[in-house]
Amino acid sequence: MTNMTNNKKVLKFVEDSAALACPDKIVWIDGSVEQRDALRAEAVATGEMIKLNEELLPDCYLHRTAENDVARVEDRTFICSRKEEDAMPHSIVKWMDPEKAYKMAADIARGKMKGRTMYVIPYSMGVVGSPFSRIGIEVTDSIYVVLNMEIMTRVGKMCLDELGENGDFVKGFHCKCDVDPEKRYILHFPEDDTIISVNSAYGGNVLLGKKCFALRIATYLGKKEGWMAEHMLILGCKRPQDKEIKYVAAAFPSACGKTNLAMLIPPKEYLDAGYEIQTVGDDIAWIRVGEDGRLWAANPENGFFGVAPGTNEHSNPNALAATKKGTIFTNVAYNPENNTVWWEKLTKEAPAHLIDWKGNPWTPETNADGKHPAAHPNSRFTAPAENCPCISPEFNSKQGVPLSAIIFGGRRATTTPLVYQSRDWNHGTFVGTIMSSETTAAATGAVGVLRHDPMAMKPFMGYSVDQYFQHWIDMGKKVPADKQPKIFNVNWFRQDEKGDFMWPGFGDNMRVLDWILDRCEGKVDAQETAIGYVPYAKDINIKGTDVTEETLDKLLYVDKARWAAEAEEIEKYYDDNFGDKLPKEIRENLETLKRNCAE
Ligand code: OXD
Ligand code: MN
Repeated sequence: MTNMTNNKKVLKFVEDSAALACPDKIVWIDGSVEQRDALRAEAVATGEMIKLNEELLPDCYLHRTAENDVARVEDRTFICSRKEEDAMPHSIVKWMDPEKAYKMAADIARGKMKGRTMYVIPYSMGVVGSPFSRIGIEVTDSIYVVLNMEIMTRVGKMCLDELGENGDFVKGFHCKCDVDPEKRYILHFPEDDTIISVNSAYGGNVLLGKKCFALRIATYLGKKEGWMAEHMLILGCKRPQDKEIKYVAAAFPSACGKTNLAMLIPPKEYLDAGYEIQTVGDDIAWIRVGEDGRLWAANPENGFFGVAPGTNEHSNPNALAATKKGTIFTNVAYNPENNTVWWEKLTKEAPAHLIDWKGNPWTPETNADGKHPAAHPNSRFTAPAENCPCISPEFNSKQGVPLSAIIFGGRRATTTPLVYQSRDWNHGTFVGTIMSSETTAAATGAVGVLRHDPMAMKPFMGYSVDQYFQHWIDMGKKVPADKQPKIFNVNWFRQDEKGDFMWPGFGDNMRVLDWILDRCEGKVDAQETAIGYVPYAKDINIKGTDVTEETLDKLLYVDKARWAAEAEEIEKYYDDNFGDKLPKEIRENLETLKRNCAE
């Protein structure tokens, strides 16, 4: 069938997939530029993609998905472990018996590639040959998936060579079928290293290397093998006072600014002093214990699948620069005047005439009610990481980068201060478990509702939440206390009585990162509060911002009464979801919080 590999397991997987879906043709993706360009041309010829202005956006394309297929479908995402208790409790993603799931998926996909081509994509999550990396094979009937995977992962024959004749890999079967939302399923079989995705063509559901493999399957592998797969950005921070670059990983729920923090440009006075942020990753971190006993992190991806609306010269010039060539835009608006794209907040004024993400004519009046944006709120860019002006020199490093700090964060209008530090690893783990955030457009469902999202992993765990918490505790035990990253929580989204954000965010978050790194270096004191260590106001530099001392005090204020109520709510959440499966270290930290708030 191919001369690209002799690996019998790969050949069998491809044969079985073809026998089920009955494609007219099978094409192996070899990673060559010639093949990629031919597929791009084919996608343009069939109307699947629009080629954009070659001068302004060289090698860039626009794609529109079906209107009912614009976000991850958490309620149709399943973990199909043999035992239900290995997937549950998992209050977002559901469990399905694997036998039932395989049969259901086979019935849905049978014969559905008739008249289509099945592409076989060999890909690596991580740099080929790194101890972090894992190989996957995705079969798909979508050129869009092939072209996105070629940006987001390392694709081609070298992945098959890495597997050799016997190597194991993660199997991914994707079939668009009829893009029928009623038959849309994203199924994970962690015990079989298998993913099946049917009836969708939206990124997060179909680029199987990303959420499905690098998070859901990888969390399971990590638990089994003693490493971690996390929904975290990784950044390097160069500061004039440090001998070496310090690395930080940070977890925020989807569409809460991970890409912006990963690519932060420090305020002018920091730049002048020699500060610099270098991006290692914006969404996923694989973390292992290194030879020196510290935790090391690597980004398994090779591109950015970022949220377009809100990205502009001010909010994230680096991300914007990354989208200027070789990028695929999905569900943004089209500007026919110059054959480019547009999305909300790209420029202050919207162009007078656009084609919206659904393909309909649009003018600023179309959105007079605020409900008809030109670009879908979850429209995306798929941009090669190498385009990013601040990409880290360690981006392709095989050993990853050593972590000084781990940061959790969410969107919280009240209660959670701008930043606080946990007392130790187990308390830091507790801080991760109590994360909650207002929902965004990255998943289907209501926006702006407060929901628990432990470690920003709620939709991405490949096994039960209680075991995942336990794995965090266990990982802490593998690293001596003086080598553990310090764990922090941040909240850029606190609001005043009028509902205005109190912290400017974006580049000014450097001021908070600076405090975090000073704490890691033992260079600054902090006040111990009911929830952990909070900065003294004098240690957060607000010179050059509009933030007043009074506002800063409010941003750092820990309101014990509110936290007592929060602790009660957390207890209910734990009891409702985990009962006595909750690891005792987590329960102990809840008791400490309750006691501290009562004092
Ligand atoms: C993403 C998400 O696409 O979290 O990264 O939804
Ligand atoms: Mn994400």
